[in-house]
Amino acid sequence: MTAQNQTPVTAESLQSEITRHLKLSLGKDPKHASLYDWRMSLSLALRDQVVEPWFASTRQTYEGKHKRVYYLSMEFLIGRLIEDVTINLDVEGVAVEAMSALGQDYYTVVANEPDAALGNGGLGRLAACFMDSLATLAIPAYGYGIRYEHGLFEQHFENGQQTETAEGWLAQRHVWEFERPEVAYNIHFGGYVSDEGGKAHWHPAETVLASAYDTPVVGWKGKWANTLRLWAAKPVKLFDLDSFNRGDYVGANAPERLARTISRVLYPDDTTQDGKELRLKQEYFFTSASIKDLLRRFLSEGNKIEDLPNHVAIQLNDTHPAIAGPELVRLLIDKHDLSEEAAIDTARQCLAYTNHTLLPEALESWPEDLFARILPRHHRIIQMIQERHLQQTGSHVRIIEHGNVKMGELAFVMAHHVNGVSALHSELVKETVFSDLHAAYPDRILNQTNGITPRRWLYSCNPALRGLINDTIGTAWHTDLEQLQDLNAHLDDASFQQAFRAAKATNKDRMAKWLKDRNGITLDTSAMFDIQIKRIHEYKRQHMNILETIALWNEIRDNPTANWTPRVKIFGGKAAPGYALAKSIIHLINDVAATINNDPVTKDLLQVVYPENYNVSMAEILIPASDLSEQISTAGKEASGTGNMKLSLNGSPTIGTLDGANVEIREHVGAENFFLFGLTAQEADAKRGEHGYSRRAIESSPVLSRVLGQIAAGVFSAGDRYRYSDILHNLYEHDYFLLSCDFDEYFAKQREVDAVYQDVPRWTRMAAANTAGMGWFSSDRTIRGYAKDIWGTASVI
Ligand code: B1H
Repeated sequence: MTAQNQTPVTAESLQSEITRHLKLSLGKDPKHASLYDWRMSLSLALRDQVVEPWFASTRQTYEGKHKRVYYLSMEFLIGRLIEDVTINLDVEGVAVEAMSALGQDYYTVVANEPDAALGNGGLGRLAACFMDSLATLAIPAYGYGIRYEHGLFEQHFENGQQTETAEGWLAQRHVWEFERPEVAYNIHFGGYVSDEGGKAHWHPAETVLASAYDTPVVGWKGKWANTLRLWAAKPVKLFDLDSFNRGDYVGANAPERLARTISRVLYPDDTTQDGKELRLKQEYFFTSASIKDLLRRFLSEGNKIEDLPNHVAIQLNDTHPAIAGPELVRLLIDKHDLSEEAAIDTARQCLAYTNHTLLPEALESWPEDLFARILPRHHRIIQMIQERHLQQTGSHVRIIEHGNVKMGELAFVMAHHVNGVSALHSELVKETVFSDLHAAYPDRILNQTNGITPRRWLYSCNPALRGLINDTIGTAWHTDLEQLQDLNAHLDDASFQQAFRAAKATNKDRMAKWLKDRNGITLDTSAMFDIQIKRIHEYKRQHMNILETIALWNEIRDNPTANWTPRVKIFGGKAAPGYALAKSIIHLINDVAATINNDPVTKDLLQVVYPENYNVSMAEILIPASDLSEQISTAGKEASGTGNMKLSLNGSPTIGTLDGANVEIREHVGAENFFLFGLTAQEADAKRGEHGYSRRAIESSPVLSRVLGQIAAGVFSAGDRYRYSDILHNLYEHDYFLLSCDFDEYFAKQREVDAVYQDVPRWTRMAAANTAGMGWFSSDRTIRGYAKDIWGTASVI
């Protein structure tokens, strides 16, 4: 392989490459270089190191005629890339030295890089972790997505309320990508379909160009690199000269504006679907370009179209690219003359679909008239797919029903396998949304429990713990995370325990310094850092956490001299801009923080902080510093969770429900190292059948009643009794997410956490047992599962 042929990078060679790029790529001399110039030069010098392995991997895949994986995803939440590359190439030390020789601090330069936030949350970050594992495992793969001009919005708090501004990562040069102007496809929309000589012809009304931008994704030790290919929308006609000549200067730019809208902005809705025309266009835009691109590659290798499934595995990351099925069928029939039956069979053998949520508001469906207007040919093809499905299985499940095109049903019918993302979730997929389709296709659904890349989520973000693990059990865990279980032999060893606590203290200090620099807030680093970081959603129950915080505040004030365990409650996360109740929850957290943080009675015992604009880079600072991980979703609602894995891996025990991957985390780290509470998914369902359950639960809980009474009295809203009536009304009258029913047990479990935290050896043992037990949750394990059970691919080196 490749990386071996490359001369090893030294601090001197890197330094001279950085200087060369500063001069020749940035046009600056060191005396006048800004932080931006240094970052660009460093990035370019590092990017150069990736090119050889990247070429070699591509060449080897081509020569070996290896099957390729195509991961289609609306979201890739990749974050910063400098650190990713230096870690994977094992040149961080060298980079630090080179920058220092140039009078620059490497870490300051790294922190200057904007996050590539091309995703909302877990689903997008999972795609990024999968790309890392695919490269590390040397599985030939392409990620296909959209090159959004604006990633996820920036969150600000004004008087405690979330406001949003557009994110602008591409306002600066993005040096990691290579523009591929020669790789472009016409993507069509609208128009009508005619029948000519027994063949359908689509006469589209509108066309935009999908233009490729490639970012190499290098794996561990630079042994393999794959490609993340993102599509930007451009006008087919650059400029309308006729309009310009008529003096219509605005009109002259219309083609460009129209086209660019498609890849302009990431939809900021996590687990809700909007049903907007632009979103459907985005989905078809990137999916069609990707399918055309993979077909071109396949045919350029001299293959016969019938052979497609032996060379191509397409994974649909949720239903967002589900139009891939009809698009592939369309091309096979209309352009490659396959029969309808052969086209559907061939496409199905290539396609697999991952379901990421059961929440009804997230299940995509499009009004049939809108769908038929934008994609008339696909509308017909879906009708045809539906007919064959109904005939062949005798099933009554339709893809188009009550005037809606249902993308989940479409993806299911067109996939050879459908997977859920945790053991519990996959069972629920079988029992609930897809129970009828499961009966019709009983071998189709399987499970692949999510994972996280240990390169970013331990090795890179937690150097203190990384060092301790290396010193304790060696370095085999770098490529085989399950080796972490060797730590189990050291859990009761006093010197190991002390070193483990020292690593945590280092991370807490780092976070405290970060917060001080950012917001001027001082944290008590001897207090327990209790962290809930994720999108704000009722099912994730951040409001249960803040109500518990108020309850604790009450108890401390009632009895200030008792033996309390000091806590810092830390929140991070964004609400979808249109999700009013989630925004109220944010407001409440900030209001409660303002009240509690100014209370002289409790100030040394309880603090609430909510840094704005949570993103991947913030996660990399918060996660290693966490003592307690809040995973408190209503059972049955969080498909998997991946933040739960990151926190536990970094030595932060979970307080949580039996939901999503929590169930498997608890099995792996041991029930004694997990603070379990709450209704099970089954109990939750039964509870919803009991009329008036929430009011009854509130009335029988003095602790919760008191808290809700304080909110209603305006204690946290300067006397405003109505500020939180939406939350209160919801809890009393409805409470679908069963906060009221789980609250007392949650509060009691938190007091148990307090007690255990004071038993320092016991707590340290628990925290370290979490790290030791989490090896299975490497995304390398997940990707091996997909490769074996779904894709029929393997490592090629
Ligand atoms: C998850 C989404 C999601 N599930 C729609 N579904 C979106 C749905 O923009 N949209 O329309 C965006 C995102 N995201 C998450 O996936 C689950 O909630 C997590 O539990 C899971 O860990 C993650 C990865 O599987």
